[in-house]
Amino acid sequence: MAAANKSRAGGLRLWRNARLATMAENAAGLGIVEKGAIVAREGLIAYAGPETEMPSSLAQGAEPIDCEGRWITPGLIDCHTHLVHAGNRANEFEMRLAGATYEEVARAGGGIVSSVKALRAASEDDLVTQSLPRLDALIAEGVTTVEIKSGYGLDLDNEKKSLRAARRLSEERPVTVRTSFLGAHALPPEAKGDKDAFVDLVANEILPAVAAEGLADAVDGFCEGIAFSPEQISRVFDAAKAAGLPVKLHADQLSNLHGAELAARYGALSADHLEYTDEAGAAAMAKAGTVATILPGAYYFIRETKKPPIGLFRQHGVRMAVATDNNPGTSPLTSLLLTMNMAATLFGLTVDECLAGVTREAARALGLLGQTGTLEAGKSADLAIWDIERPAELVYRMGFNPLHARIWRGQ
Ligand code: DI6
Ligand code: FE
Repeated sequence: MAAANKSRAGGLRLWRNARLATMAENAAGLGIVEKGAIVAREGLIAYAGPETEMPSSLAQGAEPIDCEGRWITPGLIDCHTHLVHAGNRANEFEMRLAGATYEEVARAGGGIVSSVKALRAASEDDLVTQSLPRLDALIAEGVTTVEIKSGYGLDLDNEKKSLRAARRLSEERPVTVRTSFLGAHALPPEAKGDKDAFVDLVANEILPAVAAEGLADAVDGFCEGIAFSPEQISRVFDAAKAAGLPVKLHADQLSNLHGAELAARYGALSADHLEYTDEAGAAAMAKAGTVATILPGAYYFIRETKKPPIGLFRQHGVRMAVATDNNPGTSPLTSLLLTMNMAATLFGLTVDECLAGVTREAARALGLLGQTGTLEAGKSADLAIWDIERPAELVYRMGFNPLHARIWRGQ
């Protein structure tokens, strides 16, 4: 893979006459540079800042690209998706619109288990083919890094198949893919209701095998009444630590099982959803440096009414990422721009918080802040160039894509 990336990496490039939102940590707000330039060398940012201060030697020999005053942001990062899945659940959506309850849908063969069946029936090639249009939709809006979870395979072969399909997507398209092993997502039919035995299988057999093959960059879990208890998730996290993998968690989405605190205790990269998180959870996350990943698509789609405690996150200094949660059951959403609009409209995030949430904080949530997420020298030249007058337009519009160009690793 390193070789493939290298061969794709750009040589020397210069974008000038641009307005930059660098999103740099030590800058105020969006880190705006009005008359900015970016130099990329071998896929990395060599300079990002005022054009007048650019060392001329840096860009010597580069053919300048005139951005005509367009805005450049870091390439967008979708840090929470279940993008690799088979089929869809539009039928359940129709049933629910007709008044069916969750139980009725489940009895009719719906719910996560129907996605498990569909994924198990699909070949790895099929999964790649079915997932590419979703990935392309994200890419079309300037996404340069995407996280993809397993969790619809729920046995060794099918979990490996999903993760391999996710990795393959990064060979099919110019995009960085980070994979998360989500074995503790739901109980497969063959487990016959025995959650503890299934968690043992995930922690002691599937996870170590997936880790040994290098198929996962992190380990995720679903801590919820309808999924797994904090104690069961702890066993999965202990196995993750033993395998040397960082953890993250679907926490407090439908009820408060203190998933945020559990995630913080394990030094999780992120805790995600968090609608029911309380102040102790927010405080624990702040202390651990665990990012709060806000997923307004799922909140909207399941018509949740309890909002995540954004005020507490701000008050305690918890960093917030924003992601699509693309999945067939609760968030069939493939637009990070619309997701930002939802985060602002539904949860009151500011424009600056939304933009940080899909760039710098999303990178932090993936453990990738050293490599991408801001426009700073030394990082990957992952850029989105926009036909807009002000950054707020990226959050304000619904269903309109002002992307002018997208650069991944300098290309
Ligand atoms: N939380 C969710 O909302 C989804 N998974 C998760 O852990 C549901 C996934 C599905 O219904 O297919
Ligand atoms: Fe999710």
